[in-house]
Amino acid sequence: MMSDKITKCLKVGLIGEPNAGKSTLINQLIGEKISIVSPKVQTTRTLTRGILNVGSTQLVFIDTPGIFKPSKTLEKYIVNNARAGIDESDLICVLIDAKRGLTPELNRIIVSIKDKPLIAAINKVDLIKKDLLLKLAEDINRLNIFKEIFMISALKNDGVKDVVNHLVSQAPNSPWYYEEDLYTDTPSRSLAEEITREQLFLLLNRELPYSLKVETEKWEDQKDGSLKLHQAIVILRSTHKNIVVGAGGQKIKEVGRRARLELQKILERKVHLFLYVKVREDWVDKELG
Ligand SMILES: Nc1nc2c(ncn2[C@@H]2O[C@H](COP(=O)(O)OP(=O)(O)OP(=O)(O)O)[C@@H](O)[C@H]2O)c(=O)[nH]1
Ligand SMILES: [Mg+2]
Repeated sequence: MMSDKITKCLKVGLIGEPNAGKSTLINQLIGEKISIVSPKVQTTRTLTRGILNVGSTQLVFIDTPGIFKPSKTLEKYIVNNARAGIDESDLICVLIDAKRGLTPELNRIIVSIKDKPLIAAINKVDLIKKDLLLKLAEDINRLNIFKEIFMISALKNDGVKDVVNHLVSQAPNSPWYYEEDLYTDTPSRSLAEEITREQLFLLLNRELPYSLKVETEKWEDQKDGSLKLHQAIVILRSTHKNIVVGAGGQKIKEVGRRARLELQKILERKVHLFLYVKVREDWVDKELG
């Protein structure tokens, strides 16, 4: 740690509607894959923290699940986590999907955040025309809520540096929260579970991704430096099993193949990944209810 010098620190919550690009942005900010991304809504379920040190300033970004009106147990769990992310933050960066614009849902999110400085980042600017973007920026500006409004493409890493520079300028004197070389506090096992869940989100359809989770069964470091990893895909109904496994085991094989390649990149070691399907009809209510 930089103990002799003056240090600064700021915790920044990334908040928004589902699918706004919060996880894409945190990965881009940190320069590592720490949070999973998919075209589906409600991909992120828990908080992911990413740490970026800029000179004497430590920025701690908190990726949160998208906020929506929850009805089911898992949905309530997801939105509660987002609220915890807001509470933990010194400053909130509201991500606004440029294509969706200002929606009543987004408005509800914004007004529910009390007593925290707010900035806005209009994301996915690569998807809309300049004139529409400027009109949206004006509408957002007129709300008189945000201290700054940025236009970014998290995907293309466009405008992200400006956000970082602004945040650095806002950080108060404070000891750093994390050691200098740490970029996330997510344990490797949890990250590995998420990487497999990401592939399930990408390769399965309809309600299935929303009723499953991934658990680590065995994590064995091998003598040759490789990792033997056994994970269970926990599903709610036995009728879902065939879909997850696929004809001739093709689906689960493909999930495993893609997750293994991704994991090898992230963990920088050879990975032997074994996936099993487990039916636990009450996992949601029992564990999250
Ligand atoms: N074109 C474009 N797509 C983007 C951009 N940022 C994110 N996306 C895409 O938007 C989708 C959702 O991205 P995520 O990062 O998972 O969104 P999220 O806000 O974390 O979503 P939840 O976790 O469900 O709340 C993915 O398909 C991303 O590739 C962007 O700047 N431009
Ligand atoms: Mg996300």
